[in-house]
Amino acid sequence: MKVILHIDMDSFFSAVEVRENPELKGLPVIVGGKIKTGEEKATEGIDKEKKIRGVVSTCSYEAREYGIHSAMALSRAYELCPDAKVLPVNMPLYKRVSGKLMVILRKYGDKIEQVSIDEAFLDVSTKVRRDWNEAKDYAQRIKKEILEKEGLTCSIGIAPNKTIAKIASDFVKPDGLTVVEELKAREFLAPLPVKKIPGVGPKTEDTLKKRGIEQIGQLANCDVQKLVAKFGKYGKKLHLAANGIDESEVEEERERKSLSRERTFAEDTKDASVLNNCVDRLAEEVYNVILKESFVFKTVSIKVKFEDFTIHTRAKTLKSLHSDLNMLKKTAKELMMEFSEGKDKGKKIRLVGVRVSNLGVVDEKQRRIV
Ligand code: TTP
Ligand code: MG
Repeated sequence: MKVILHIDMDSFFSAVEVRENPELKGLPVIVGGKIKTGEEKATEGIDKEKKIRGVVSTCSYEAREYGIHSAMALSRAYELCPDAKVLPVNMPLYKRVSGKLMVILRKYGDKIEQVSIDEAFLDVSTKVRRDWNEAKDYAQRIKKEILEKEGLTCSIGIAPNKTIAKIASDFVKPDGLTVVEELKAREFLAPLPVKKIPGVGPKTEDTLKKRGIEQIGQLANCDVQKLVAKFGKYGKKLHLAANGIDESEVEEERERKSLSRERTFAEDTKDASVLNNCVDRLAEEVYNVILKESFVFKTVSIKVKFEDFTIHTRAKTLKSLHSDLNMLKKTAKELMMEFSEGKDKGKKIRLVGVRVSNLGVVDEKQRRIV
């Protein structure tokens, strides 16, 4: 039997903005409109012209009380709450925070599967064994660490499988913690609307409704053959999910790519400050891609081509995943130093490269971001 946690941050983008701008605490805050570019500050609002055209990415729970929600037109949100504070989307900031959250979570799970910028599954089966009370204490420790280190709240669902854990994390929000024990799973699911099952969108919901199926309990009790006739394989999966069954594993990101940038000097050099500057610039270039592609990295390597065209590399694997520019620069420069102090000391260098590998991906729900 498995113990799976699903962790989902509360009003993620706006919670990060409120943390950065504490004067916004308790106010209706909306994040949306346009993607923040380079020099703008996160505190800058959006001028009326632009904001009218945008949509809400997310909003604080205070703003939700006015009926505002993700994907709503900003113009409508303004009608509902003219006093709302509107901030542009500062994606690099949320990605950095997301990276740090994943570093925290990784410590707690046997396996971690990040599903979007603000949510992840953890398999904690060997950490808490079969004891649901222990699992609850364990999840509380995670919430505490996230609050202390990142100043953010999250909601956690604990269940014997991923589907129920995800439904459970949404059951009490914000700052919720919901445990669904194996034997109580069907009872927990039965009264919930079918759209709570991950993957059931408005179309499936509508098709089911036409057949008189609105709650998960009704779906669980209906004839599986009829579901298969209508939905194919997916019908079988739906029926199993409604009955609290989901065998899918928490899957670590499998694809591991590497990412590198290199530069050949106009003139070979052994000048330490030139080399260090070059490593800094290359690290920044690599970092720009890390940000853009939502990567986190674990291994940093340096490549050096000497004046005699011999090529050498050095690598360091860090203890955990990082998405931090300073860590990348620091590690790369330490590796560079090993070259300039090692047996090849004195040789001029022709080319330098910086590489990160052992990458994880922070999925940012791209299709939903405005
Ligand atoms: P969600 O976890 O769906 O929402 P949330 O964290 O803002 O609020 P909740 O407390 O209900 O979990 O999405 C995470 C982030 O993804 C969200 O903060 C902003 C972004 N997002 C969009 O940009 N557009 C969207 O339509 C949605 C739903 C989310
Ligand atoms: Mg969330």
